Order: sequence, then structure tokens, then C-alpha cells
Amino acid sequence: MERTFVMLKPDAVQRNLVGELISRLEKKGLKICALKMLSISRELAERHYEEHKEKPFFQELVSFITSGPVVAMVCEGQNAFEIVRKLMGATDPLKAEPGTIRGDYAIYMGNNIIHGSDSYKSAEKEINLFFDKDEVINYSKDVDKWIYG
Ligand code: 3AN
Repeated sequence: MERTFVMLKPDAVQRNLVGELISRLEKKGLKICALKMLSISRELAERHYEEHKEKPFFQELVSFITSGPVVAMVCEGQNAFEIVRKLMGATDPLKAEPGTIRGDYAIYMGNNIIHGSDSYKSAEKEINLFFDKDEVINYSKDVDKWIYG
């Protein structure tokens, strides 16, 4: 099973969407292996978004993600990062299809509700940035036999 990093951004917390979004991930069949609310420091934000350092929107990105608490998660499942990216929808809410999280809840590119790793390499980096080893729980669920056959 693969694991991916998911973050519900400050706009999701402020708009009372945390329960709804976690529910969508759970209903899809993803297993939550780690979950916590935290305030992101400037240093953590800059490390998390380091590949965007040269982009014109970098400062906006860092100040938004540090503007209020976020909910960080590790989700496990077959093809975890691709599945989460499908549920999220396109980065630009204008292009995100209705039925996806951004398609249903976001209007503005900067405030697009949710982050999900875009590869297993970035998932590993992001999980290690946000969680200690003992915060990520290994466990099995009987329902997995109904999800995966
Ligand atoms: P995604 O979150 O879909 O993986 P990335 O990694 O390309 O998208 O961008 C990271 C974050 O940067 C996005 N979630 C979005 O909030 C912000 N962002 C991306 N492109 C722009 C842009 N052109 N203007 C403002 N913010 C942007």
C-alpha cells in the first residue's frame, strides 16, 4: 500500500470544511494513518514549498499557509497520491471539475482548500517534514477486503 501526505489548508479550517473533507477521503476508501492540527512556521512553509521558491506567488503562498491552523494527514491506499489528486481536482479552481474538492469548494487559486503530494518522492519528503516516525500508525482494517477484494 502506498502513502501520501494531505493537508487541509487554513481556508478549509476557517470554513468548517475539515469534517466534510476527511469524510470524503475516508468514504473513498483511504485509510488515515496520521492526523493532526498545527500552525505552520515560516521555516516549515518554506521547506514544504521549496520547489516554488522562484515563483512570483511564493510569498503569497507562504503567508497564506502560515495564516491559520492546518490539518495534516497521512493517507494510505492503493495508488494513494493519484487517488487524492483526482479527488482534489485541478490546482486552478476554475478548471477543477464539479464533484472534485476544489471544483466544489474553491474559487480562487491561492485559497484552494487542500494540498496533496504530487509524487511518492514528495509524499515521503512531506510526511517526514510534518510527522515523526511514531506519529504514523501501522494498522489494518477489516473493511479493506471489501475495498480491495
Ligand atoms: P497543487 O497544490 O495542485 O499541487 P502546485 O504544487 O502547482 O499545485 O502549487 C502549490 C500551491 O501554490 C497551489 N495549491 C496554489 O495554492 C498555489 N499556486 C499555484 N499556482 C499559483 C498561481 N499561479 N498563483 C497563485 N497561487 C498559485
